[in-house]
Amino acid sequence: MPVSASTGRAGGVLERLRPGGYEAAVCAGLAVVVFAVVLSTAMGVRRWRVQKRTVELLAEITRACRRLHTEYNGWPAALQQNPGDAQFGERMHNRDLINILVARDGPGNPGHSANPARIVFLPDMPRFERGKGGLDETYDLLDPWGTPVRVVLDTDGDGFCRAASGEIEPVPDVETAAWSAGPDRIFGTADDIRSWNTRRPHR
Ligand SMILES: [Ca+2]
Repeated sequence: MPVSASTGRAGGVLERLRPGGYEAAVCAGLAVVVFAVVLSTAMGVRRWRVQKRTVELLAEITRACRRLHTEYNGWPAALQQNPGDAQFGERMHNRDLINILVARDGPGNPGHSANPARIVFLPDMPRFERGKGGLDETYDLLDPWGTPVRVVLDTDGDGFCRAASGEIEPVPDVETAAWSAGPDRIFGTADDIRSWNTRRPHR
């Protein structure tokens, strides 16, 4: 009796499921699972590293601002031209602050007027690299996803860093608050990364 085409295909499947073929299929399945786990772990580690780098970046800029404040026994007059607190990264480019912190003659620090002693408060800030952050060609400080970091200085000295935009709750007891839009590159969403402890109760 002739073997039909379908019987032939079934025979092929049975052939593949014979002991040797079955073991090979299990091995292939395990390899796929192991690969998926390794890939998932690697992506998780990378995501953790980028977020850790962002936290370090924000800490570097808040530390530099604190040193600027201490060195000049207050904020340079150039930062106190407007009522309220000085905010960078939204209406004003953060390069206006960065130029002061890196002692660069440029916007925010023309002729070194805001940092006349030309002290470098933010040394070793690298050029921007995706995944690491840094300064772009205009000296804007970008987070690892390429979005300008936002910074508020308590230039009115009321004990709170207040964003004129109202996009953050006033931050107490620090001279500087800095934050990143996080991986989604949108400010005000859950993945934002902040230099301050958001669990701390506000006064
Ligand atoms: Ca304030």
